Amino acid sequence: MLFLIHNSQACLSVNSIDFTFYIASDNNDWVVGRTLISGGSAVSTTNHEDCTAKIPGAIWIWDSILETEPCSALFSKHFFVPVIPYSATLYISSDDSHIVTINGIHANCDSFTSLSCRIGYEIICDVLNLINPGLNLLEIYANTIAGPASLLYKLEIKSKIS
Ligand SMILES: [Ca+2]
Repeated sequence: MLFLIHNSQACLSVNSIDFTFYIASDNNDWVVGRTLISGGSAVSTTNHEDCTAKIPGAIWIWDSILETEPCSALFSKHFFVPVIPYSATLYISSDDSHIVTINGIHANCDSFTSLSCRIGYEIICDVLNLINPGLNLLEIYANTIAGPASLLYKLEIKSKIS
């Protein structure tokens, strides 16, 4: 989890601080998949070259470095939101498809083709209504029907510190 405070003034009013943080696909994602049937940490994939999508701060992941078999994987990550956010945006791409839930509620961020893995076709969706102050859970069910398998995402949350 990366924290950014977008204000570099010398004398800050606490109310003026725009607090932004994000979680992103990385080796801290928990994944249950074909090669990690009991679960484990996601790994960086090496077979995503056909997927040109870019989401800064995120890396392409799966449950194995070089998956080529048709299969599914469930990725999950808990994250803590300290105050009520005013913005929450999910950027996500997958090879080949994905379904997203946040706190067990379906988010409107799915893709059912591999198009989202191409640059310019990343899925971008507003998930503010699904984020709660406190502990949250992001779950992504991803599937590949042939060839390489990869997932790339970033969830950016913005709050005002008061
Ligand atoms: Ca694939």
